Amino acid sequence: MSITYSDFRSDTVTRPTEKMRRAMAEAVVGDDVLGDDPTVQELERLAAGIMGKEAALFCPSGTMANSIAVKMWTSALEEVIVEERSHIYNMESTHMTFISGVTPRPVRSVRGAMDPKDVAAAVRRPNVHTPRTSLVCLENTHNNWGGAVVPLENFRGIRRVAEANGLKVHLDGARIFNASVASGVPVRDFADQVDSLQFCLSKGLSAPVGSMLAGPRERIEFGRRLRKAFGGGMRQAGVLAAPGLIALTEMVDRLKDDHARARRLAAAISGLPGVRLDPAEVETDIVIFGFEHPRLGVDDMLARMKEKGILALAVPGGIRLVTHKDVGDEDIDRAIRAFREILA
Ligand code: TLP
Repeated sequence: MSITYSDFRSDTVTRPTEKMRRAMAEAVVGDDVLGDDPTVQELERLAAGIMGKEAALFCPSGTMANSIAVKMWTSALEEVIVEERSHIYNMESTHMTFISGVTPRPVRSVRGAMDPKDVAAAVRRPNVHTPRTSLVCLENTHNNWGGAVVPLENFRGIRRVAEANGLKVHLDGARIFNASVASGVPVRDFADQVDSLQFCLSKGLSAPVGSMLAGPRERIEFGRRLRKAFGGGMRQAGVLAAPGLIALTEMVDRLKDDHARARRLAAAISGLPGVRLDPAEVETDIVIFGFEHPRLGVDDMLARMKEKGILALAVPGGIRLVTHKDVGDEDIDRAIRAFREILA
């Protein structure tokens, strides 16, 4: 008998809804590289409007949207200030150096929020030996800090430092809607503090593919050329934009259910042997815990969980579970039971 898994590896595993699949089948399409796919254009207008930016660009992935953003704001021999655990620095196959020829300058943080003073101190003084600092990258929510929400006030502080030093600010807002739903701060308020941002349709919002890069029209049009150069120009992309429209208009409010389930899971497992987790730190859909057990290593624990139908991922120092549309209350119950049985 084949086992059905409760898949907590990521919110990227979400399947499109029935309504999204119908919208894909019925989408009006054209050749988007030639500029005539009306569904892509509608999605780009909607995304720009939601974020209060002049324009937006539909990209195949969050990684490509971040790569385009770095390339469009920097030149070779420059440097980019990044948070030390950020996705753009640690998990995007070094595109900053590989594609843009710039160096990342990691800065420590408290749960994803870099102290503006530390950002100011990381800005290089012009000098023939050193790169010129030109960009700061933020991330919200912060994946490797367990889905932490970086407060708006922190954005404001970093914005002031950026303006004082002539730097641009890009936000990796892969999960910005999670940050907004959890904090009650409109996405646009975060977007107002940055020059550009990317956000993913394909994570908790459940579209099959795609991320939006939003910013000033002139830069986004340059980004469109970069996307082509990266091989990301897509032809009848309206079939992918159609579920993106549903993601943005119908799938945001339900993120609060993912957050509630993540909190319930965290509260239930936090006291178990080996699990190092403060449930008060679980703010959104990501539960990351340190795992130090006398008998089981992280890989043993993941294998035992898999035997019980629970899929999770190893992350530096521990294990990550992510809640999303396709794991319901019964999957949370099943995960809690599995943890209790394995760690009893
Ligand atoms: N994150 C994925 C993996 O890469 C780890 C995940 O499962 O969480 N920014 C952030 C903050 C992300 O979490 C991710 C994906 C990306 C960018 C990249 O998006 P994609 O996967 O669309 O290239």
